[in-house]
Amino acid sequence: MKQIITHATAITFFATLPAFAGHVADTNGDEVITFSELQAVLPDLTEEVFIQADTDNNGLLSEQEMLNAVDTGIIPPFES
Ligand SMILES: [Ca+2]
Ligand SMILES: [Ca+2]
Repeated sequence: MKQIITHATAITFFATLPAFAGHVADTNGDEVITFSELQAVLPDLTEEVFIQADTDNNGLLSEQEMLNAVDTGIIPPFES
């Protein structure tokens, strides 16, 4: 299901939960994060780090993969 950024979403974001990082990076709202989407919010991101985070090797990060990556420190927590 597509998620459109709403005021409610923005308010949730201001709780600044690391868990929300995936939504921030997912600029086109398709619920997966591409390398370029993540690089837009993490300019220092390398492809190597992205590959490490992409545990099922499908070239995309799901929200769960993002959470795991932030949780394990592969990807630093970030705010918009
Ligand atoms: Ca996306
Ligand atoms: Ca993946």
